[in-house]
Amino acid sequence: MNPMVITAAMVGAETTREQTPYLPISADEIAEDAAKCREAGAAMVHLHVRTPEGKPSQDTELFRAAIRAIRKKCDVLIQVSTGGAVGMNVDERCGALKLTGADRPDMATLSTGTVNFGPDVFWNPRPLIRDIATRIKDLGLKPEIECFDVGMIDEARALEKEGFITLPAHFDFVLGVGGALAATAEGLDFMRSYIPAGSSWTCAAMGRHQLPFVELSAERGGNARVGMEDNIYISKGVLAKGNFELVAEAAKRAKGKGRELATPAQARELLRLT
Ligand code: KMH
Ligand code: ZN
Repeated sequence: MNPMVITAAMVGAETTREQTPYLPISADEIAEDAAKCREAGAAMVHLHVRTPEGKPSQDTELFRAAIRAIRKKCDVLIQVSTGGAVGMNVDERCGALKLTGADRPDMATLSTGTVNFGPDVFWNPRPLIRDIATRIKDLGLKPEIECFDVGMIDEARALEKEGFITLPAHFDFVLGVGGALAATAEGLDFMRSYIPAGSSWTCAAMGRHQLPFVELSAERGGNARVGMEDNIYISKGVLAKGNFELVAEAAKRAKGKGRELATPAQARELLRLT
């Protein structure tokens, strides 16, 4: 099996400081935790940013500051969010895709369908998906295709036919969001059987499913995403003291299943970012 790519989803748009005091918010806090995540075995971070007050933001300059701070401290790959928070318009969501030159991210997410998101709706109408896919392509990046449900894999096939993305691609199965596909082994097995031939995949399972799904993904030859965007607990009722604790636990579980961990350079190859 290939080495496993661990992605740390460090900040997100929904987790709050009221829920956990360990959520990194400033560029320096994000960078410090990212460097510890890298040491613990992460090859990539999935990045959202916040205003100084902790409000979710996709502001270009906040992304620039976070990316520079991270790169000053370590070589972890940086995948920026184009999902942002529910209710943001497409220009807001694509703030990080304005970063060029040395500040350019390594990868960007592309959600390929509208989905219920707890009590809210994460809107991804088909024209908006194509708009974001075009911006990602124009920046010379590859998308991580975020699939919250099965039809989003079919939409990736449609995007390829229309020339917006290339296949094979890298997929992220986001399992366990309220109103979308649940975090079950059956769901994971269908998703991985259904992606286009030669594609790679990561699984991001929500809440208490996060760490057990690292093991399911490890056994199946896939990759794993952990972090406080999706789960704040290291064990039942015990808050993770940083994303690095979740990465360290994921690394331990992956190694327990016989998997080695990918370096950023290996992840670049495995996810076809080069
Ligand atoms: N915060 C969610 C509404 C992404 O980062 O691309 C969307 C999200 C997906 O987190
Ligand atoms: Zn995200």
